[in-house]
Amino acid sequence: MLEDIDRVLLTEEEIKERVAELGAEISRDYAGKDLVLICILKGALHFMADLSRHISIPVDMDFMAISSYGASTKSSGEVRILQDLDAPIANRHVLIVEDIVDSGLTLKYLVDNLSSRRPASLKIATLLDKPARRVVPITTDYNGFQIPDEFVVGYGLDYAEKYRNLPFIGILKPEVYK
Ligand code: PRP
Ligand code: 7HP
Repeated sequence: MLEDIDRVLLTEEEIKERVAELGAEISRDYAGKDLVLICILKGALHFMADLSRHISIPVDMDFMAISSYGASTKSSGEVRILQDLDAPIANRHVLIVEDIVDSGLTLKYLVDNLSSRRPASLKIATLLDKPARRVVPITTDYNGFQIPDEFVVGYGLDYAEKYRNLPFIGILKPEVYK
């Protein structure tokens, strides 16, 4: 697995530090509010697990599975809900927890879909932002790192379902997917 990585972009330590900062910020901003964290599976699994443990206020957690990439490094543009939320979100403060914003198509779809369920508020926390690839405008509220236009894997992010279990974020060698 390591032989497929060109270089480490974000170390385990750098991720840990930034996720702790985001958790503290979210805890301050939502103090006294009824907050639901929505983890977008599968990529956000590690970010959700670590971020939620740095949030010091009570939260509910729910999960949605979405797919648009398949075994490709480009979004198909067609976003599909593979698994919906367990519970309604009407009148609740909702924070979407994502691993990466790339084209923005997934989040655009999610924001439209979740807004129609009438939450009290809807915000976005993403670990990574790749602004060079944006196709639709998306404003994130909590952003871990801006990254260059490279295909990255690890810490939940995959290529063809592999590499999610790497503890760091690395740039995948182009020959793996070309
Ligand atoms: C990835 C990632 C984001 C989305 C971002 O999901 O987890 O949800 O792509 O890309 P976009 O901004 O171009 O829409 P993917 O469809 O690969 O599913 P996964 O999380 O299960 O890997
Ligand atoms: C989706 C995605 N998944 C893994 N690595 C990337 O760089 C990605 N961009 N969008």
